[in-house]
Amino acid sequence: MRLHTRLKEAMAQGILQLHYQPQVDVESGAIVGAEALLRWHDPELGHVSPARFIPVAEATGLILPLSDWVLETACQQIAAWTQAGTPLRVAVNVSAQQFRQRNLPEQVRAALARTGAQAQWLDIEITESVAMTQPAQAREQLDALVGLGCRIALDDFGTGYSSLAYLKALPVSKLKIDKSFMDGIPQDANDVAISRAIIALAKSLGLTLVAEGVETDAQLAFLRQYGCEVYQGWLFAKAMTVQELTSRLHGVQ
Ligand code: G
Ligand code: G
Ligand code: MN
Ligand code: NA
Repeated sequence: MRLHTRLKEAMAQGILQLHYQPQVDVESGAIVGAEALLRWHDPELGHVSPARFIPVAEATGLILPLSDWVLETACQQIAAWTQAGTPLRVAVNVSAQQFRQRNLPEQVRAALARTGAQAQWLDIEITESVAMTQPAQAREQLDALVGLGCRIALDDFGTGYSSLAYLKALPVSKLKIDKSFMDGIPQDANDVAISRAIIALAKSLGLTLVAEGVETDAQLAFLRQYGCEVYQGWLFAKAMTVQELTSRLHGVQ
């Protein structure tokens, strides 16, 4: 397959990049973390979205070397920001197939050990549906990751079928309320009701809530009003290079 062949080459040529989208404290506006997001600007194909090439990587086995690279690069960056005196929490996405690999905790452990990154700065993001499909296996994997010192965030929250019982049983620290709900804030009464319910749920379970896809001041005002703690979205910034984010951390605009 053409995209597969080109992806393999692009990986070998070091063309793939990891960019970082800031996660921001709703009250203070301070950057409290960043989500690592793959970027591929190909000389032939132009910009290829990870939404397109991650499934190809999964279908062809490239996901293993690719996710190794993502973990290693993110951990290197955690170590670098720590050494520079501006430690930052970094969230890494783990795909469905990657999560089903039994050796994921070992992969994470090795990346932390090789780079000297401290696990407390690493968040692992898995989607709600991945966590809920096979809760027994998920539990084992998540326990092992938490045992290393990482935190777990449930991505795209509200779009899957979460059993609230499992939600309580799984060692999860964060919920990321899906962008589709933010899109309806403040005009859609259903999205308002659902978002308020998720914020209340997170609070009562003692989980940190991150709102995704925040694009407007009205959405931010809503989050402030109902007590959502952290947001991520184009209102603040898109995913950016390490250099750009580092400048922001040092207060240089
Ligand atoms: O940032 P963007 O809209 O291009 O991301 C599209 C999708 O690709 C999102 O679902 C995001 O979670 C996923 N994605 C981005 N980077 C990674 C990565 O490093 N690993 C995995 N598994 N998914 C990623
Ligand atoms: O699936 P996941 O939640 O990991 O992916 C997050 C995706 O959302 C990324 O592709 C990221 O680039 C995108 N994203 C983040 N903030 C915004 C935003 O404010 N608006 C839009 N349209 N997309 C966003
Ligand atoms: Mn994510
Ligand atoms: Na998401």
